[in-house]
Amino acid sequence: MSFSQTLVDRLAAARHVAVLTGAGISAESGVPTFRDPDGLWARFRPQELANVEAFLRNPVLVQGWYAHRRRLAQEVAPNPGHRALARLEELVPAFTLVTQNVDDLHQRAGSRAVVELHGNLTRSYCIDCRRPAADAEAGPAHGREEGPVRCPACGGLIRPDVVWFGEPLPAEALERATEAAATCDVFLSIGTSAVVYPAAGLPLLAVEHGAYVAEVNVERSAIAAHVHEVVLGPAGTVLPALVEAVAARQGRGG
Ligand code: BJW
Ligand code: ZN
Repeated sequence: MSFSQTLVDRLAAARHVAVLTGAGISAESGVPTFRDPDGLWARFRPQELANVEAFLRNPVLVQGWYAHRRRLAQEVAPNPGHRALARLEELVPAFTLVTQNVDDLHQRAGSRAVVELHGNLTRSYCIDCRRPAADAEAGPAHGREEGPVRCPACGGLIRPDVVWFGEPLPAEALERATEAAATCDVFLSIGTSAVVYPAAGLPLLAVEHGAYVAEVNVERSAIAAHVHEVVLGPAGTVLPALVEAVAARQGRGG
């Protein structure tokens, strides 16, 4: 693990830092990633579960998968990587944390304005009347003999408030993320394979607009060749060290 002095200096002097996180930042909390060999989708290909057709074809399977993930996310805790980003937010004048994750761990680590691109597991709603569903209504569905979880008001299927393939991202979140990528001085892309768009386009947009862009990942992502710096290592180790170096550079260490 090694980051450059340039990255430290740029972060310490930045007016606006933007960050994009993916499943890799939560891996050290015990949340499986999507595309790693032991990831969430090792048994199912992403397209098989994360789209509305799969949900309509087999709502019990998809509701059960999300109920399992919701329970897991509630059981685990933020790790030093999440906490380091919450601290970085305090060190710079403007900070935008954009996440593809739905596990709520950034919020629980104390990050304030989190831009959720792919929704949040803690919320569910009815696909027919759009009424938000309470946690108890959202699951667990796994093993239910009586079929899928349905809306008490209209009988529609209850789905997680997440963004599946082929669905538009929440407009306001995407707008805020795009604006941040286009105007920040430094952009960090952390723990994402950078294969899912439009999220994966954000670091590239930041490069185009003149930001210094660094990736933090245990391996090079799909966009590694296009960024200024790749920091190889686990986010839970790299980020605390990086943020400590930034604080020290600003004379606020310790
Ligand atoms: C560590 C680590 C450690 C491990 N430390 N690192 C342009 C080109 C091609 C295709 C498209 C395009 N634009 C749109 C598309 C289509 C599609 C898409 O991108 N397809 C590609 C896969 C080909 N995109 C969409 O469909 C999107 N919608 C859309 O574009 O709508 C347009 C529209 C407009 C108007 C009307 C209608 C439509 C929606 C995408 C939704 C993605 N949803 C999911 C599921 C969310 C719900 C859920 O959680 O179940 O989001 S898919 C899944 O992938 C999830 C993730 O957020 C997302 C990204 O995954 P992520 O986070 O990168 O995880 P991994 O597992 O891939 O990577 C983990 C990384 O961590 C690895 O690199 C490891 O090395 C690393 N790592 N341990 C640091 N300790
Ligand atoms: Zn309903």
